[in-house]
Amino acid sequence: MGTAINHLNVNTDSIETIVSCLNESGVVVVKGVLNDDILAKFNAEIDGAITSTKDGRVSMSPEHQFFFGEHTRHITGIAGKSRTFVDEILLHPLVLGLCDSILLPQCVNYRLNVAHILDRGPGSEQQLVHRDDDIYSYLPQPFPGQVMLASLFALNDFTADNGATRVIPGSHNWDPDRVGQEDELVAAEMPVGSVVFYLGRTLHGGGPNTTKNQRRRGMHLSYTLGWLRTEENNYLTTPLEVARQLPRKAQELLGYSAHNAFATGGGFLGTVDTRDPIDMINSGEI
Ligand SMILES: O=C(O)CCC(=O)C(=O)O
Ligand SMILES: [Fe+2]
Repeated sequence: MGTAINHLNVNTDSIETIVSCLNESGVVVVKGVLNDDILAKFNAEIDGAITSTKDGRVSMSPEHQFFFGEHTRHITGIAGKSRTFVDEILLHPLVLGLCDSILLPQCVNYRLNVAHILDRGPGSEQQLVHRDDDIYSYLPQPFPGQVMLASLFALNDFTADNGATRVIPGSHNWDPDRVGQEDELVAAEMPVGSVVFYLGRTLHGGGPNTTKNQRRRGMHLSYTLGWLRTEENNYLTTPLEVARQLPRKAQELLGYSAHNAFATGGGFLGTVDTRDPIDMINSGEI
């Protein structure tokens, strides 16, 4: 068995402690992030979409079908589907605090990369062990600093049997070519409402679900540097009329703002008519 994953608690451990654990091990479990009320509201808002979705949704690209597996119910574009997600998860102070420490040194603002539900049913196999930031394979390696902070939120209990995400602690510092071995994977077992945070370079994958009748409901949530393209096109999956009603910070995280690096000698990315679209959305110009 690999090195254990540290378990901290949002109510008793500071953001600094959580950041230093994450930087050291590449992974940390934080308990108590979502309380029962928020979980009930959020699950109720997404339940309909999940239960009306079949395992291994066929509208996916074949690459994604392979990646997520044929027993997974997969729901995307969560910010446009759930206001509880926006208020209580996208903007959660712990999540933003971790992003401030880990991502802000490399950018002016960071973005939601992807928020999707992975409801893994019995029979799900070990997912391909991977690094989430390999989507940016054009970036030189090693890249100085992290480009992504990722997480799995436990929307029900994560156990070794029902497919808890498996992670290799310390693998964020490995040579990019080093492959993870089965016995180095550690299941991020955790009670509902907890989160396993990991760095974009940390090797991991959804675990096998060997139960007869338990689904594992997790939300994969990650944030990326504001000058990189995001995996989900959040400013189309969240309709503009919905986005207008959201707090400005949420609009920024969903990509409605530009990345203005003029002050640090960089460029201005994502403009409309050379201006920052977030101001134009909120003034009604667009
Ligand atoms: O479902 C899981 O536990 C992991 C999912 C994952 O790693 C991903 O979608 O990139
Ligand atoms: Fe992943």
